[in-house]
Amino acid sequence: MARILITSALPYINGVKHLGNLVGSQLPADVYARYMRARGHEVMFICATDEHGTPAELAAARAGKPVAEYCAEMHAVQKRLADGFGLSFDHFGRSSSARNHALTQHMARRLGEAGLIEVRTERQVYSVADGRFLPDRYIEGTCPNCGFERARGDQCEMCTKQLDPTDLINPRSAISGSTDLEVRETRHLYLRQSLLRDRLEAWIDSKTDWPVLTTSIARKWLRDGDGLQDRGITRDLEWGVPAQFPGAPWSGMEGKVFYVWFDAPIEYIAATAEWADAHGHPDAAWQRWWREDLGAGDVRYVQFMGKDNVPFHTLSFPATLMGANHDGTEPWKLVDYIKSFNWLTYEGGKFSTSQGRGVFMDQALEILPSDCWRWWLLANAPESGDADFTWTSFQSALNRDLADVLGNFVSRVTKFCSARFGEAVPAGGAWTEAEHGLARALDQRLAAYGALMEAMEIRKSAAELRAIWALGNEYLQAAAPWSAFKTDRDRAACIIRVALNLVRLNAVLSAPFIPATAQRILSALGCPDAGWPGAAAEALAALPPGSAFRVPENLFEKLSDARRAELEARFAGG
Ligand code: B3M
Ligand code: ZN
Repeated sequence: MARILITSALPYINGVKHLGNLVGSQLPADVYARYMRARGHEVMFICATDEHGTPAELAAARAGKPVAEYCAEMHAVQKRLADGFGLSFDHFGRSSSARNHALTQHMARRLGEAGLIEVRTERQVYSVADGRFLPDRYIEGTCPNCGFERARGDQCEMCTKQLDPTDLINPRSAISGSTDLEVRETRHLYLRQSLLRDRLEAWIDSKTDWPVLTTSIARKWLRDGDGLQDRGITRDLEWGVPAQFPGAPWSGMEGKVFYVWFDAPIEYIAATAEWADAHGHPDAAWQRWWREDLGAGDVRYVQFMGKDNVPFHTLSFPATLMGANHDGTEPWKLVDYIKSFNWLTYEGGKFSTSQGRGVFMDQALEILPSDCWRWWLLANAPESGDADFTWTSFQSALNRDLADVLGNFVSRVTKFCSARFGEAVPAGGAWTEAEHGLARALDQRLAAYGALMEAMEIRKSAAELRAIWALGNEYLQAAAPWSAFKTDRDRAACIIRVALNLVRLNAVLSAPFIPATAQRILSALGCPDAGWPGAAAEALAALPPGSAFRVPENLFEKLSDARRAELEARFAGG
């Protein structure tokens, strides 16, 4: 039994996430967590809302609410949606928590003591009308690179160029629209990442098992990119972790907070502490996941994220943790494996909140049960390249894979048994070559499925699982219990007993992907225990003759062409 720490990138607080966000980190992380728990490993699965920075302040202002109130409400909304999708976090925390405030300040203090943080004076845009500095998205103007007129202070959305607010042409305040702007001098904390370059490079080089998608992004930033330039880690904002605090090895940072990307990854650790607090555990309970000297030596730490988050997780966050351990007294757990994802597009274009294009998590749950979405998203996860959501593809996955293959098998087997033998597993008959052949085929596929799940090959695992479902229908078709029943009742009983066990086995194997459905099947079989199978022959005899079951309600409703067209139109946007 191993100990596995799993984190999903933290969704920003500013609004409900779309299906692309969901499949880019939280959902595949959940599949992996569920699988690892089912294999008997000790798992800690952590996520949280990322609540600081200009996106939160601007969204709160648009909603006309104090930012703390807005964040508390949106956290509750995102928590409810996470539950609705069956995301099995051990804790869904908040980066604005007291734990994260304390830990972020602790890390900053340690970095400061190591000489890795310095105060620099820089020139920043100040809005006279608003009476404040305008960091990042608080300022808009024309992009000097492509001429886009609504570029933000941190990045041009059109050409993706990273910008400084002072780069913008015709700048204006995003708060008031005022153009009465001045450049004023202000002091900020800088993280001297460049001093850690060699250690980071050696660490990245040691990650020979990481996918090229991940290491190539890290190397690009390390060598020629600007990722390892010293970074300003404070902002002139009210909402965030205060950069001036008792014991801070600097002064004059009153009124400033840490940059959101400084405190957000620290929340992975803080959220684990929030988990301990919520359960009344002592600090040792979370430290044994995060501190090598306090029990985390044998933890395997896996992170899930979209590819745009990779630089922060391969360089900035490790720089924070390495720097905080400058004297060897705080060996924080560094990530062992990063699983990153490409983009999910929607009918060939981008998801867009403002244009109402694409399906968002709240809408998805109003339309269909979560497992329908989970299945399509995971079976089409954007792993090796971008993936495109289309209603046609979704309809076919739902109607064919879920309804025709899995749903139909479960319903045929349970209904036939109920009609012919009653609602208990029938006794009689002995295995023939058909059953031995089925067990051999299953053994092979089980091994393949397990290996793919260990490797976090989500799409390929889904394909393997679908192939296992199909074995059931093939077996039933070939063994034909309905004809056997007319001439040889014992033979029919044997087939149905094996098939009922296969229904159970399918539920166990499917649980990481479609947990709610798996649970429905298992409880219909009166068998809540979902231990991972060993040999197929054993698994096919897990339900002994005589054990009672009931026929489950129809597992999946098919999506009609008319309904599909209606949904297509509703979410087309524009
Ligand atoms: N909130 C960005 C994102 O959701 C950011 C991730 C933080 S992970 C520490 O893409
Ligand atoms: Zn541009």
